[in-house]
Amino acid sequence: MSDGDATRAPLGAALPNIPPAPAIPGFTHVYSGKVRDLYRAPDGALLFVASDRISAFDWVLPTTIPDKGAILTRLSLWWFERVADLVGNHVLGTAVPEAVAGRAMLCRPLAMLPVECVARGYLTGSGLVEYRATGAVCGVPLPEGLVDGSALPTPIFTPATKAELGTHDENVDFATVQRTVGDRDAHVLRDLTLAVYGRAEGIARERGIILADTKLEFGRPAEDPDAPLVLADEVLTPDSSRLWPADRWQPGQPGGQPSYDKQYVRDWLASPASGWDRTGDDPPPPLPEAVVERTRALYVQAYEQLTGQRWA
Ligand code: Q0N
Repeated sequence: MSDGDATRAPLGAALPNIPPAPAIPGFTHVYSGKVRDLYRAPDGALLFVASDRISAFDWVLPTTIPDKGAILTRLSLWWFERVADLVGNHVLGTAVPEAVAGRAMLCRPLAMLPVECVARGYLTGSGLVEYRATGAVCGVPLPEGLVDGSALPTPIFTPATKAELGTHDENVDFATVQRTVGDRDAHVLRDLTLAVYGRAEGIARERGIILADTKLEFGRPAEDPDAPLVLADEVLTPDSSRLWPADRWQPGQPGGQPSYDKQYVRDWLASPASGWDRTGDDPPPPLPEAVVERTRALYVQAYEQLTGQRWA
């Protein structure tokens, strides 16, 4: 993709405009999101590819972050192992085509449940917006006086459903999940989501990182409607979660908490130096090399700090 070809993410657009997925010989492209591509393998497995694309302010930026896809894939695989005693997952292996080596997983095809399973231990984002309007998030009442970044009394399940194409997910209450997937699966989704969050939050906290929230997706083998639910997608990465450096956590601080991944990107795009009006219709400009390098370093740092392994 050339500079200047920034693509509007699917917010309020008639159709999402996501860059064409590269062809992979023998594989059939089936789906592209803002930052990931899905293909069908010759044997029927799914090839889940994490690209180096990055999004901010609801745009896919015209600049990629080197190694981002590989870092997030390794992190996701690491987390799948750390929660494997709690829930199965869709990963079949990592023997993938050379073109996507290191940043793809072969996955079991699942019938996905149409619920974004979010756990929150801290209040920010859409949760904060809903709390300010109603005093609750997804029907879960919260105490008065919470601010952006506050720790919640206990982690909560705040599910969302995909609204129409080209819109944000919509927060829903537990009763809506029960109507959508049935009472049994709804309870399993809530229990598994909170169990995975609790495990991961504890691991992250030991390493100086606050896992503020995370979004999980579940499915079950399409051929067996009685099979247990398993974890799909990518898990507990900076793209699916909010990771904050614990030593800089100050609830209520202006601009919100520093984020582990896109802090420099957001700061630069919002600064006069970018010359970009994020409230307008124009696509964001290419990122300067220094912003790309610092952002890559943040992904590497998150990986190294969480896993205790060197990236290189
Ligand atoms: C999957 N998408 C793209 C949910 C659906 N293992 C799997 N089996 C079948 N489908 C998927 C996976 C995985 N991972 C399909 N994402 C994952 C369509 N999404 C869009 C968002 O809503």
